[in-house]
Amino acid sequence: MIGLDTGVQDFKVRILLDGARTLEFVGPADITQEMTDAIVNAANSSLLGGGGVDGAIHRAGGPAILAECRKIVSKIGNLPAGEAVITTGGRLAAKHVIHTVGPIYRGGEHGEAEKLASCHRKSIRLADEHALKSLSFPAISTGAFGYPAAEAAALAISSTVDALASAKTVNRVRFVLFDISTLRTYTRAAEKLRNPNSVSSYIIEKRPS
Ligand code: AR6
Repeated sequence: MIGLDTGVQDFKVRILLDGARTLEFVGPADITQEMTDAIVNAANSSLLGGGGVDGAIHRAGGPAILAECRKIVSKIGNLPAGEAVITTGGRLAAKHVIHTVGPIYRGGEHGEAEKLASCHRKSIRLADEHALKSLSFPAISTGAFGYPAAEAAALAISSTVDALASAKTVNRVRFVLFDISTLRTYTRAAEKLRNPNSVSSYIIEKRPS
């Protein structure tokens, strides 16, 4: 945790998949500091900003992001849960922000799992359509939207592994977890999952902490 965790080697756990694709788990960390081609925002349907990671991204990236969000909403209306759109990264190091809307957790029997998986699939597809190579996700829906973190982690990881298998340009995905407990939950889920779709190789590396 101290000193050594800089640059691209700052992961706590990394999964190596087929085709030199990697999944990294990083934290506790602030996604607005990421150097990947895009960071993913856990937005709400209005796309007009909010608290949590959404507020942090708009504050750090500046007004250019909100201006593009407004244009998108004026064209397509509110963004439904499970969908994703892309804007500039404004002042962020990441050139783009992919805004996706996670499901609000209402007990787990209202299509929440499918919507959360869709957030990851569609964000990766959008990054791919823009020829991006790397992107960073926060723990979508696990804050204000109340999704139990262990369930969200398993879904986020398995849907990301699946989406990476058919991605053309995206080859590096990072989960940037804000607090130690979420970081532990996601790394445990990664270790438990092992080979989720049985077509990818799934090799886990851990850095000593
Ligand atoms: N970097 C990385 N992760 C963060 C950061 C950050 N700077 N700040 C918070 N998190 P939430 P949701 C973590 O509530 O549950 C907003 O108001 C946080 O600790 O941001 O999808 C939107 O406008 C948690 O682990 O997103 C929506 O209305 C995770 O990000 C609503 O909240 C997600 O927490 C979306 O709720």
